[in-house]
Formats: sequence, structure tokens, C-alpha cells
Amino acid sequence: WADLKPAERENDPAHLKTEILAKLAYAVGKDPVVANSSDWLTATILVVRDHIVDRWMASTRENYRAEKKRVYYLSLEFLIGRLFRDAMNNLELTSGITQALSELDVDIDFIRELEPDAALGNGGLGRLAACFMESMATVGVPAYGYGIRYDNGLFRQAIEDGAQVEYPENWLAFGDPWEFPRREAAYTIGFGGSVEVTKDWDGATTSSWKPQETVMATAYDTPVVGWRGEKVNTLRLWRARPTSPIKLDLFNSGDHMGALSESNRAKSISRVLYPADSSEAGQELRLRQEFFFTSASLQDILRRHLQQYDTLDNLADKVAVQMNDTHPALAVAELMRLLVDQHNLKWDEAWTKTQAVLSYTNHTLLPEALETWPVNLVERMLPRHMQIIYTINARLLTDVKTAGHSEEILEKVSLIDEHGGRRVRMGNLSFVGAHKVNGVAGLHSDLMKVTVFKELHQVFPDRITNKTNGVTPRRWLMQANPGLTQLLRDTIGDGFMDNTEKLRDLEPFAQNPAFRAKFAAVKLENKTRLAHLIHERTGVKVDPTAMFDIQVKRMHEYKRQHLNILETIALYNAIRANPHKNWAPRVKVFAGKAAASYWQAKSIIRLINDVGNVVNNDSAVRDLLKVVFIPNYNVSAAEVIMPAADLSEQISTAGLEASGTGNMKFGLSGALTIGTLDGANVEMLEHVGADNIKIFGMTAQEVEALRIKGYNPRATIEGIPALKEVLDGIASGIFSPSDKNRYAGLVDSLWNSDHFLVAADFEAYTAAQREMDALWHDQDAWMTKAVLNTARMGWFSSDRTIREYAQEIWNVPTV
Ligand code: 26V
Repeated sequence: WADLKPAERENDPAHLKTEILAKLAYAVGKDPVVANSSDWLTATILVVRDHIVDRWMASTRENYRAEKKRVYYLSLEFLIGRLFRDAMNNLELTSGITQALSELDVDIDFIRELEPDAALGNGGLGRLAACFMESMATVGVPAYGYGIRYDNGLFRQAIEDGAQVEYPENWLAFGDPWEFPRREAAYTIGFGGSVEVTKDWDGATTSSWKPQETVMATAYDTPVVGWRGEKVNTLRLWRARPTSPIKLDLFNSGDHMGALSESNRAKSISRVLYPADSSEAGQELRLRQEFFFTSASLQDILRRHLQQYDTLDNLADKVAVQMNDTHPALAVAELMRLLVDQHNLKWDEAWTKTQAVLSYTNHTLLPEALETWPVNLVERMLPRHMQIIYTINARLLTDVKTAGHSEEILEKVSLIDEHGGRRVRMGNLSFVGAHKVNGVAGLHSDLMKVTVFKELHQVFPDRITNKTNGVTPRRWLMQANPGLTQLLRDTIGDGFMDNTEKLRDLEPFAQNPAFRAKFAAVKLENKTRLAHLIHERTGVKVDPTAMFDIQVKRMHEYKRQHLNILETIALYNAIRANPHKNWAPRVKVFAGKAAASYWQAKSIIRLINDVGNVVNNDSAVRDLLKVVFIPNYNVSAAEVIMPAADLSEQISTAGLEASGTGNMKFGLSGALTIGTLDGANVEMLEHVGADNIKIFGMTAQEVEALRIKGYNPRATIEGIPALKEVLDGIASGIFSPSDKNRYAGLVDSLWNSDHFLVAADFEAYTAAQREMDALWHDQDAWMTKAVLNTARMGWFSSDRTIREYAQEIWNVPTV
């Protein structure tokens, strides 16, 4: 023991075993002979957590001592998943803990799966926030994530009779061993009421908001450990509590329900994650969530700053606040209110600071996902903030007018949309209150300048910048794909683990048959693991040697899972017509949740399941085609799915997928991409080279041109016999014999509007798929491309993305 180096000492199995047994006894309260698997998991997590805590306190202390600038990432979503393997891996304790547990007769892979998957997010935006937290710790950016500690995360999806059914999720049922409740960090959040204006002795006025209702925000902290455990940051999630648990006067007068209703109204703010990632949330509760976590976070930030510096003069030198989409956009008005009304700054001074501190990331151009709130709702819920928004707007419009811009531009940059009921434009509010505004991939950032923010970009041409997304290679390569990681270490050494650009050293091995064989063997092992999961969850047996062709992501018409399933049906028809042709055996894998009220998306899920039912039981296609829908896609499922793909489907209508991040996770594990020129696919093409990615279909420009010219889906479908046959088949009830009209809505919408241009891209997609078939038959060529994908994906690490934010938006150093 004494001879071991500190790192080895920490990872010493004998020592870890003692620590686990101690936790089991004194924290869990169990004797090893009666402890169940969950008890062992809790005890082990608490041991790992102890190893994090020393580094956490050291990081926090050092950041304070060196007066480092802190970055605050405000996000309504953090799609974290499980933390056990992540924390162990980053502390490099995996081997020690595995051995310690095995000596205790505990199977680490079994208990690992008992940890709930923390799904405090919907999809890409929430998972990006989680990758960013890990990368900020890794590159040494002192950072806090701020969000909401939802009692219930994203619903659990079951497939019943082929259709999605939603069940509540309860990740906190047995408590969360990672979190530290911070009773001392609590803030009062106001709602409603009125604004009082007082005149000072010199005639200046002070406004003061008298809320009618108050709610407490209390903090729960989770440490976020970076790679090699060097730095540890904090994820601080707010929980809503009533300011007074029950109204005693009501309670004593016998109105027990009335006394509790106010308490429930408060608690409901942090009850549940909104399970939609587009289309207006609209409800008042959503706006209450947005203000609740924004206000609590800003109060906490100012308190921490003043505690350390006792002045706000240096606020912008020491604080950067990133708004993840417009969900925290009220930060613009709330920071102004805190600075002007509570800390007595002059308006102009406060505005300069606000803009210098805040920046904003846009994640979508879909019109239905751009937030606006009715002026009368904001006025009622946040009267002082509405005044502040009006003042910001008045000054903005004056400046823009003075600069000589037209009436038309004025109307578009205004924070208020005056058409059809007055609404506050949260995108414009965020843009105007921020010093930098970024998109999440090159194409997306360019499109922002000519669509949603066209006029604001004309007025503030230096504000929009691009920060192409990335994913953390620790979770998505090292942890999810240990087989490949080991092969890479044996082949090119460990350098890529600290700098993914070094994956480039793999390039020459793409031409090496012996290496390709090992690469293929790892892939087959990963596919076998996925085949087990598919069998477990769907009852369908799939052949791991077939091509695994995978589309997993939220269900959305713009992502075009229907293009994929329609082409699958066409393939099925072709196989039946010509069963002895040299087809490439394929397993078509789908997974993803639909928002509960999104009928068309749910209809697509059902169609995929219905098609699977027919295809998988048709002896005529033998094992040439299988179609499976894996229920309840989440981070943990993704960790099994991504490393097992041969082909990654990234087929959104060009111009509509802001970036995509699944595309990067697939690519890292050596999947080939079939995709449109959309989002980050464009940059993947640049990095992996045109020979190693299959791009098809219309470009964003062509999409726009076709829409302007007028798109006729009926004529398009009539011109593609294979597609017409597919649609007629679906409409005639081939896949839904018990309910022949089940897909009338879906099929009609394709014939009559096809807003996402499925028919327009159908032939290009089919041709691209047949090219992939041909390539599959040349396994040497396929594997060469697969290796080159892994070798050239290093740039898509979220470490690179975070370094760019640090340098160009936050002005903080990285290590
Ligand atoms: C919008 C709304 C609208 C109201 C209901 C609740 C809600 C929740 C989330 C959103 C915004 C979703 C935007 C989003 O997730 N965008 C995705 O962001 C990824 C990370 O940047 C990116 O890779 C995906 O392409 C993009 O769709």
C-alpha cells in the first residue's frame, strides 16, 4: 500500500473493498449477507462519490482563490442518463471497483443497470447540455449548470399493440445518491402582484415589484467530474417548495383543501419536465418554470459574486451566463430588474453589464418551436418584467430608427409581435440581451442570418457566430464502446483519450486487413449485444451478421422516419418480387419517443411496428429483412445502440435539423452515415471525405427553391411507381388488416401536402440505399470506410466545442 503511487492507491481493490463495506454498513445500514443488489450499488456509488468530493472541494477552492471567471449554463433540460460508469471511468477507478465488487461476489454489470436513467431532458438540446457539463469539467472551465430538479423526468414509453403508450417516470423513487441537498441555498421567487414606484429626493424614481405569490427555490447539487478527475464542477438543480407549507389560518378555519392548494401550486413548478420539444407549450406552468429557475439562478450568481467581490463593478469580468435556447430568456429582464431595482444601478450601466454577461444559443429554426408568450400573460405573471421588456424595446426601436433602418425592419426586430394578439418574442429578447448569439452547426448558423434573425442580423451583423456541436468521447466512445477503445489503445496508444484529434493516427490502419478484421470483430460483438437487447425488448430475433441500419432520435416529421419506413416497405416489395437476387441482409432498427399529443409522429411509430409485424413473420423474405422498434429510447439504450450500427440514418429535410448529435456518436463508433446535407452532416462530410459518407437528396437551397416554385406531391408520387405502390398498400390496410383506415391521415397528408418533401427525396434515397447494399457486399471496402469514420470524427468532441465557446464567447481560459 505504502509503495503505491497516489492514483494507484485510489484504485487499489483491497482498499476499495473496505470502503464499499463501510458504506454498506454505515450509510446504507445493511449487513453484507442480507444486502441486495441495489444496496451494493448505493454503497459503491457513495464510495465513488467520496472520491469525487475531495477533488470537488479542491476545484471550488482553487477557482475562488484564483478569482477565476465562472461560466453558468442555464438550461431547462439536462439529459444526464446514468452517472455510475461515467464517474468511475473519469476517476479511472473502473478496474479497481470491478475487482473489489467481484471479490465481494457482486457483478458490476448487473448492478450498473439498476441505476435509474436521469431523463431531465427531451432530446438533443438536453443531451448537449449534459455533454457540455462533462467537457467543461474536462477542459477546466469553472462552471455551474443550472436547471430544474424535476420529480418526474421524460415519460417511459411502452409499445402496446404497436402503439406508443406513456407511463410516468420516477427516477427519484429511491432517492438520488449523487445529489447533495443544500438547505442553505434557497431563494424567494415572486409571481403576479404589482409594481410600486417611489420618487427619491432628487426626483429619480425607483420601481419595486410587490409579488402577490411567492415560492421558494431550494438547491440540489450534483458534482460533475471531468476526464481523469482533474476538475469537478457543479450541476445545481432547483426544487420548488411553498414559502409557508400550508396556510394556517385557512387550515384552522377548517378549509383543509384550500390550505393545501397553494402549497401544491408551488410544488407543481418542479413536478414534471415538459415532454415536447417542439410545438408551443403555451401553458402558464411552463412560463412559471422558466421564470422560477432563471430567477433562482441569477439570484444565486449575484449572491456568490457579491460574497466574493463585494461589488458589481467587475461582474462581466467574472461571470458569463449562457442561455440554452430561449427557455431562460427572461434572464434578460430579470438581470436588469435585479441590477436596477435591487442593486440601484443606472439603466445604461445595468444594460451594458447584462449584455456583456449574457449569451444565447439557438437550437432550432422550426417556427412552431420558437417561443412567444402573450403580452397579457407576462403582464399578469411578471408585471415588472413586462415593463422592463417594454423599456428595452423602446430603446432598441429608437436606436434602430436612428441608424436609418426601415419601418419593415423595425417591425421585425421588435420584441413584441403585434400580429394576431400581442406576444413577446423570446428569441428577439435573447438576441438583443446577449453579446453573442450562436447556432449549433455551420449551415444552421448561416440560415439563422437569413431566416428568424434576418433583420436583427442586419442591425447587429457581428453578433451571430457558429459553434458546431460535439459529443463527449468519454461517454460515447470509452464507456459505450469499451471493445473499440481497447483496440484503439492497442493500435495507436492512449493519446486519443486526452485529445480525440489523435484518432487520425488510425488512418493508415484502414488499409491494413488484419486491423480491419479486429475492427469488424469489435463491431460484431457490439451488434451481438444489441441483438440481445432487441430480443429482450421486442421478442424479435435478429442476425448480428446482417447490416444494422439504425435511426434513433425523437419522432418528428422533419426527421423523416416515414421516409425510412416507406423505403423499407418498397424494399420489402422488391425482395418479395425477386427473392433470390443478391440482397444485402438488413436489420432496420428504429427507436424514439413522440410527444404525447403529436398524432402524426405516433402514427409513424405505429406504422413501423405494424410493418415489422408483417415483414418479420413473412417467410418469403427469410432473413433478408427485419424491422424492429425498440421501446423507451433513452441515454442508456443509446449507449448500447450507437456502437452497434453499421449504417446511421440522418435523413432530415435539408435546412431543418439544426445540428444533430446522434450522427456524431454513430460516426465515432465507425458507422457509415446515409444522410442529407443538413445540420452537422455537412461538416461530417468535410471531415470524413465524400468517399466515406453517403449524401443524398435536396440541399437546403433546393428545398427553398422548390417551396417557392410550388411543390406538387401528387404529381411527384404519381411519377414514382414504387412509392405509389407503397402508399396504396398502406392505405389498403396491408399492414393494419384489423383497422384498414389506420393510416388514412398519414397517407393523405403525403398525397396532399408532404410538407417535409418525403416524395421529393424518395428516389434519391432509394438509389443511395442500393449503393449501400453494393458496398456491403464488399466488406473490405465497407470496413475501410468505417475505420476512416472513427479516425476522422475527433473534431466532433464536445471538448473542441467548449474550447470555442470559452475563447470566443465567454472569454475564459482552458487547459
Ligand atoms: C422547444 C420547446 C417548445 C415548447 C415546448 C417545450 C420545448 C422544449 C424544447 C424546445 C427546443 C428543442 C430544440 C432542440 O432540441 N433542438 C435540437 O438541439 C440539438 C442540440 O443543439 C441539435 O443537435 C438538434 O438538431 C436540434 O433539433
